[in-house]
Amino acid sequence: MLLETGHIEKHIIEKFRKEAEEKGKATFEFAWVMDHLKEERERGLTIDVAHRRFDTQKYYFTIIDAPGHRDFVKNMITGTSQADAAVLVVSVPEGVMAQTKEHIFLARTLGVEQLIVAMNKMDAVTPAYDENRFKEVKEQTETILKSVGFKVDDVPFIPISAYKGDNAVAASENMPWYKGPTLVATLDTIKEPSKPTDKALRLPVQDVYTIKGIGTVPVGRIETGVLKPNTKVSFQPSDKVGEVKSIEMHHENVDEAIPGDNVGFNVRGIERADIRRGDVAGPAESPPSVAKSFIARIMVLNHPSVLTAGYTPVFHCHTSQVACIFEELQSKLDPKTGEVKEEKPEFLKTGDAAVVKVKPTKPMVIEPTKDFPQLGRFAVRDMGITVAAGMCIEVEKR
Ligand SMILES: Nc1nc2c(ncn2[C@@H]2O[C@H](COP(=O)(O)OP(=O)(O)O)[C@@H](O)[C@H]2O)c(=O)[nH]1
Ligand SMILES: [Mg+2]
Repeated sequence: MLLETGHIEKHIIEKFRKEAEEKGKATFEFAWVMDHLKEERERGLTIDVAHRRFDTQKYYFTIIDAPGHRDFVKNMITGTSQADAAVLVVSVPEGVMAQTKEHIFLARTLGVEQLIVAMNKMDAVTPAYDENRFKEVKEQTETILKSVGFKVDDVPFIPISAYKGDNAVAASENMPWYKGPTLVATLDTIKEPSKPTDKALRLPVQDVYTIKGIGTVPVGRIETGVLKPNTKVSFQPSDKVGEVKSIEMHHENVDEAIPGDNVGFNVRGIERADIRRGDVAGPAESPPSVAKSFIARIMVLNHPSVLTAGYTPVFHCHTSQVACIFEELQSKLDPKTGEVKEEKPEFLKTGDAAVVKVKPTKPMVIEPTKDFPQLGRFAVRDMGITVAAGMCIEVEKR
């Protein structure tokens, strides 16, 4: 898509193609456009999240490329927590994989409402570009989508070959049975999310850099509010205040940035080591809430036995990852209606919904979802699996 829309030049892909081949990684020339890390290129997989500007006829998009591999789900969560819409890439020859289900679930939990499914590698099914195989994998995917509450009629499925270019930008001659829009045309059918500019600034930090001649530059996506130069921002839970000097979006200076914008901004008065991924920036006069404890509604997705008070898995919320204790199981709910089924249950198991009191083992920013939806949703992980997911109802501040 990037190549055919002129966002990347042909000679760059050609250069990557040669280098990849020399390194025994033939066919990874396109992946390298987003995979910059040495380890990513050597191993032939995406590890961390990467951003890139992408302009269509209608929109200015920021592509957030997130890893699919199960070892890097925590980075996938970071990327997905920043997304307004998602393109789920399913490999049609392989069919639905274990991670596909986890990714769909996480996308839903983290508040991604619009989903497009790119049914990829149609060139590599047998027979090539086979409609029946497409239908088979589409049905499997739809079953999962329904199970987590997506309305499947609203989810476009596009048969593509990213490698050969079928239905990415130009309609494919290899799949005359497909009458729908191409992937790039489908991206323009996405509805622009509302921009909560009237709320206080909340900007979860994804990374922090020191840039020569500029200074400290935190990077992240604005969830609510407006970021402007010459304003004081407070980073929590690090509890550091600095003054915004300049803002950059995809290497261009901007006068202000609004929800959905992925920015880097120079702050005076803060060293790189003062703040980190997981901090949230907000106005100095109404800083993000640091929780001593919080009340949450959760859904247990996948726990090998039972979950009891005292259990301490890792909570992934916006860009932060903090071990938290289930301090109190307050009530068990009917997952369909939300009605209380049992007060103070002794344990929870897979499939249960509940209201719980949670205590972070170190300071963490979380906000009630009614105030800041993107800062209140979380995934709970333990031993490499997503155990539960939920949203924050109330915060007891530090
Ligand atoms: N045959 C075929 N191979 C593809 C296609 N798209 C990606 N690949 C290959 O799949 C491998 C993994 O691609 P990559 O972009 O790293 O996938 P990711 O894990 O989703 O980031 C590479 O060897 C690609 O060349 C496709 O449409 N057809
Ligand atoms: Mg990748």
